[in-house]
Formats: sequence, structure tokens, C-alpha cells
Amino acid sequence: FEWQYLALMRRVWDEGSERVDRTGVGTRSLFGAELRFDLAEGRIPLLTTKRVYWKTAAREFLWFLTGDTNIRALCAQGVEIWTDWPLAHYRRETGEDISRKDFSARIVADAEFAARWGDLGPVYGKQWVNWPIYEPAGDGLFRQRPQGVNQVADLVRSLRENPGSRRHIVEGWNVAELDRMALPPCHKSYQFHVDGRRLSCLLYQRSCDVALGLPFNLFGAALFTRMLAQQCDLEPGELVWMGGDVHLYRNHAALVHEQLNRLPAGSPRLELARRPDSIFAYGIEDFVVTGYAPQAAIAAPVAV
Ligand code: THF
Repeated sequence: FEWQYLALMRRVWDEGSERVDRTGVGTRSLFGAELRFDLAEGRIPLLTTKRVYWKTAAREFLWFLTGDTNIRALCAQGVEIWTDWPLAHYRRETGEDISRKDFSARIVADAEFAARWGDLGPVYGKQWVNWPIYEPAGDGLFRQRPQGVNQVADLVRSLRENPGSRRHIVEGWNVAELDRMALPPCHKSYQFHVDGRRLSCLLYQRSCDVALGLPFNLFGAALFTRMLAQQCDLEPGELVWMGGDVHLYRNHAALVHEQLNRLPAGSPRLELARRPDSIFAYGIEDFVVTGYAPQAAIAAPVAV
């Protein structure tokens, strides 16, 4: 599978058009791409041409499933992939030149500070497990129900009860709430499909940072599919990934050149160590990756 990823990286770098993006960093970008991975026999799309911190990606995914949108729980586990956005906001608002390390430590130590500065708005987790529902309040106004739609719980139910459905979808793009999100969702729609006993996933990602985000997003989608398959007594099928604006940041040149000079090796597998009672009851220790001997990590700056 990894050749597909590397070929996409090469194509974006060689043929992408130069664009000035929202972050001001600048990208090379192309529009519309597809990747396909077989998830049978424990195979997972985990890159071997650089070390991918899959536990970080798994912790992020489990955090989505809790419905939490505050970075505090991530920082407490040493996961800093979302810290830069609240940090930039804090620096802008207060003018304080705090380091990322100190900011993250304060988020963990001080619950009130975290509540004030650590929230990303109604991003993935909120929409996935608690998409707001409004109902008429009788006086021409609408009131929000205390509990919204749990799309993930509904998905498990629909996969079990109506596997042939073409509506197995988890959607992050809540149009009415986009302006309150630190970032509108990139991996915005997941659709699932059952063919016989095989459960496949199609992930549509509107905007894709090929170097940093995509390895995480592919692993996350594969993990989600595996958990769902286990919960619904299905076999993992295929992961289909579709990208909209697929880009490489200009300041990732060194990573791109290094990684395109490396060769994939090995085929890592994922085992689920236990079968929890629900899709919401998985823990990081339930994921066991074997046969993963990647080449060295390649550091690159994230565009905020
Ligand atoms: N914004 C941008 N510019 N790129 C993204 O990939 C991205 N995301 C999320 C939201 N906005 C984004 C955040 N996810 C890393 C990985 C995923 C991220 C953000 C950053 C990252 O820096 N990875 C490094 C280090 C990993 C670590 O700290 O352990 C890596 O080498 O993989 C895409 O969803």
C-alpha cells in the first residue's frame, strides 16, 4: 500500500500547483485523489518509510470517541498534535510569549485554565457523538435537547441491524457550527459498506496535509474500521481514501526528499487484544501492532 502513498507524495510535489494557503506557509497542491488499502488479515496502513507515532494517532482517535473537544486529555497523555491551535490563540489574546511546553503543562495542571484556553470548539468529537438537535419550544423559538445525535452509536446499530444500508455515515461537517470550530474538520466524512461479511470504509478528506496528517488519518480510519468490524462481527474489508485539496507544505521539502529516497519494508499488523463491550470502551492497551520496524522519524513543522 505504501507505494500508493509515496506515489501520491511524488505527484503532489512534482505536479502540484503552488498556492498561498490559509496558514500563509504556501503549498503545492492538487485536487482530487484516491488511495485503496486492503485491511484483511490484520493489515494496516502504517508507513514504514518513516516512523509514524501510531499510539498518538490512536489516542487522538479514542479522544474523538469520548466526545471531548478540549486538548487537556490529550496533553495529559503527552499528545501535543492539537496544542498549537489553542497556543496560537492564547498568545494572540494575551500577548504572553509562553512556550508550548509550559502552555501544555498549565493546561494539564489547571482545570480552569484548560476550560478557558484548551477548547477547540465543536470539532470532531462533539459532532460525532453529540451532534446538536433543536426542537420547537412552543413559542416560535427552538431549544436544544440535552443530548444530541450519537452518530457513532447509531452507526454500530445500523451496521448490525441493517448491514445493506447505504447510509452508514459519520459526518463532521456541521455547517451551522463551522465558525465556532478552531479548525473545520479535514477528515469530514466516513462512510461504511458491508459486502457479505466484509466491512469497508470510505474516508473523504476535504483538505490533506500529505506529510503530517495523512499517515495519522489513514491509521485512524483503519483503526475505526477494525473496532467497528469487531463490534459488529464483521471482517475488515477495504479502506478507500479520497482527498479534495491534497497538498504538501513548501517547508516540508526536506521530509519529502528524504522519504522519497527510502524504500518500504515489512507489513505491520494490528491485533485487537480484547473485545470491549462497546465501541466507546476501547483503551490504548487494546491495540497491539506487530511487525512494525520503520525507518527513522522525520520531523517537520506543522502549519497552524
Ligand atoms: N493542520 C495541518 N497543517 N496539518 C495537519 O496534519 C493537521 N491535522 C490536524 C489538524 N490540523 C492540521 C492535527 N493533526 C501532527 C500530526 C497530526 C496533526 C498535527 C500534527 C504532527 O506534527 N506529527 C508529527 C509528530 C507526531 C508527534 O508529535 O508525536 C509526525 O512526525 O507525525 C490533520 O488531521
